[in-house]
Amino acid sequence: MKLLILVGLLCLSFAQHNPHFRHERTAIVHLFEWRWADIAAECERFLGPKGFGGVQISPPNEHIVLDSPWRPWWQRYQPISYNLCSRSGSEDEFKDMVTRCNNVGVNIYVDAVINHMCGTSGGAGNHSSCGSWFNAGNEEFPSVPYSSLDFNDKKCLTGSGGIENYSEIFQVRDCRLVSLLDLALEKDYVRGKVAAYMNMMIDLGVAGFRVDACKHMWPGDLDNVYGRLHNLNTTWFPSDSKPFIYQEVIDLGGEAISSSEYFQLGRVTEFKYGAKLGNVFRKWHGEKLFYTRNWGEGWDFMSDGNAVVFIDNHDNQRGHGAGGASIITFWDSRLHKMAVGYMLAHPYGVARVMSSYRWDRHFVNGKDQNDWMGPPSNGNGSTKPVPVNPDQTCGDGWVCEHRWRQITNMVIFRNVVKGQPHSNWWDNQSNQVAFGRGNRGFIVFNNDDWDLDVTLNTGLPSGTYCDIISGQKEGNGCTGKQINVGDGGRAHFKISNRDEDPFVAVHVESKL
Ligand code: QV4
Ligand code: CA
Repeated sequence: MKLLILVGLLCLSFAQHNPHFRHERTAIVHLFEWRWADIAAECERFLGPKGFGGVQISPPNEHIVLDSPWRPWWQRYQPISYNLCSRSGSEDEFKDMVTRCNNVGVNIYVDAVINHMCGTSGGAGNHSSCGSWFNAGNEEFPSVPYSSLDFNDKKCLTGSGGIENYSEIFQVRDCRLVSLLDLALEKDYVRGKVAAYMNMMIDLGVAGFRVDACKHMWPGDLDNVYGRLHNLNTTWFPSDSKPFIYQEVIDLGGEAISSSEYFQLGRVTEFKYGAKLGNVFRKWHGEKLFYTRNWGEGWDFMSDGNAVVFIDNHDNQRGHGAGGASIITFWDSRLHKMAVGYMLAHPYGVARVMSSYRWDRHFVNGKDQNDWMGPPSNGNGSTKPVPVNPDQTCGDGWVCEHRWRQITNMVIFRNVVKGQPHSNWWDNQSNQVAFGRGNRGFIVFNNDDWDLDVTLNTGLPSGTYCDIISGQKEGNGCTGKQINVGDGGRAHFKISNRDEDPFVAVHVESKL
């Protein structure tokens, strides 16, 4: 009996760790600032066919609209109401996206901003994405409705009313994060409003949530909110499926609040992952790729079952949040492909790929003055659609890392090797390494300044395989390099350090 109760409790608390991917898929792409109409189209024309498991979307709630700076991306992290009406589109467009993505097996994960509303200096009026009236100074948000009774003001004991010291946990959770009006999540009323917002989207078919700014909310309050959530919509998901929850907690070590406080509630973003792998691929601080032999928990990361991993995110690709200069973004495309390839080949964590837009970077003393710039937009501030070029790349400033052949093919690799162990490790005691995933896939990296030329045990069945980095399998041939695996699973690899992409990957479905 005791055992049964224990098993029951474990199942309950770990239910929210499951992304509910369909068709054995394994990866999430963050389509940062995309319009719902474009996401719906992308699910059908690309993400479904290529085997992406889900999309993280930008916050869908009604948000403030700012003139100075002009329509920054971060205005969407300043909620005005829970109407599904944002820069990305209307409620009808949201519903259409969820339905169409679900119909091709691609999950939608919502970025839920529930710690706060807009900033104190948000003013009064209806400069919001759907024209809802609000008054930031009086803490009035009638479209929810929230009033000054629903905020944490009195609970916060700092002079400024804002977070002044991150080593004081009461401040971090009860005071204002960069002046954002802090919701009193201890109140039943506030919990109810937040849960209703999330439930409305669960009922429409979303599969889960990236919960924003969790460090700034008490785990007990979150537990209460999550406990109110409906099961997923059975049109697309098995009955009794709990929403997937992954919580944004930045914990690079050495802070008063640690990610482990949130593990029993859902998964947590592992920020060490991209920061450390960035150092490794950049070869900073004496790091070498062969040190990643025990990558994952061996590097003091959270346990595998709790982690969501990524190379960069919408904050740290532009100097917000945490991770620092080591973060590798699309601006360093060659390194980015390698680092994302490494992440997707490695079994640790639920992986998320970033998909960005370009902006005019302008550094002054190492700080980008344009880190606020919103997505490619028209003169009236509306977001531009994502056009697809004949070569499958995106136009109009949309980077679409997820469409880069090397990255798309590694998403497929991750699906093909799903459940297989990390195996057949090899290294040259420097920056050349290789590893397999059981007998399903194998990857080799050369991040040294000299050639790699070596015969390795791949664990793969014998045959001729197409490298999915320099090209891929098409019909009966390879468009890039070909790898011959002999009887004992041995294969010869040659990777010049001057190759366009100095890594090679093969899997059983790239076999001729
Ligand atoms: C500024 C000053 C304040 C001042 C205030 C006066 O910084 O000290 O009191 O003016 O009015 C924007 C501006 C910021 C401004 C604030 C309020 O950048 O300068 O305050 O608005 O007007 C995003 C951006 C923030 C942005 C915020 C709201 O990154 O710059 O603030 O949206 O628009 C910590 C947290 C972590 C967080 C990370 C960035 O622990 O949770 O910082 N990450 C998440 C999101 C992130 C988002 C938020 C949290 C807030 O990933 O994108 O912040 O929702 O590490
Ligand atoms: Ca708070």
